Amino acid sequence: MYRLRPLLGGMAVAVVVVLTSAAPASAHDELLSSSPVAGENLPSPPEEITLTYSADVLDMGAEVVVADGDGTDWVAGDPVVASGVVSVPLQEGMPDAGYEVRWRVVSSDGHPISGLIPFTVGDGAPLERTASSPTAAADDAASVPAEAGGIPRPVFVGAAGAVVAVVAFLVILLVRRAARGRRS
Ligand SMILES: [Cu+2]
Repeated sequence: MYRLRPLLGGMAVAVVVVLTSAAPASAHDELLSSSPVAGENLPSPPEEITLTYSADVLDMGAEVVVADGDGTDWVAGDPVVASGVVSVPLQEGMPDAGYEVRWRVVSSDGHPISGLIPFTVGDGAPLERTASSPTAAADDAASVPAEAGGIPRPVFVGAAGAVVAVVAFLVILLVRRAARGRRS
């Protein structure tokens, strides 16, 4: 029995290591706040969009589109990245309508992250998101948090589950063998 204990201890350590290694995958920067905020109704057109992140997102690779229902982009210049805040100027004359900020930046850990922020101006109706709309496919892809740099989460969870199952099976085998040894 004294040989079984270190073995089980080692297995427990292995399982803990596998499970806790999931943590770095979720450590990329997050969008903390934005102007406008999601769902906001602005009385007049905004002059710029600002996005505030939890850490210094990279200067490179920041992309922001402010699209109306026709897919027209109202952004008037390149995004400016400073101390975790990304801002873009907007064209003048945005009519009362529904709009959508589509942002994509590179997190300080090197992972691309992205998201959507819908808002309306004046008495414009919110953008409708239906499966048949021409931009729906691209929008859906953009709304899924990107994890391009790491192992896709379902694959990782599946692998961790498999490891746990194998370890559980081994433990049962060993306990049975130990019990048999004690009987004889
Ligand atoms: Cu990350």
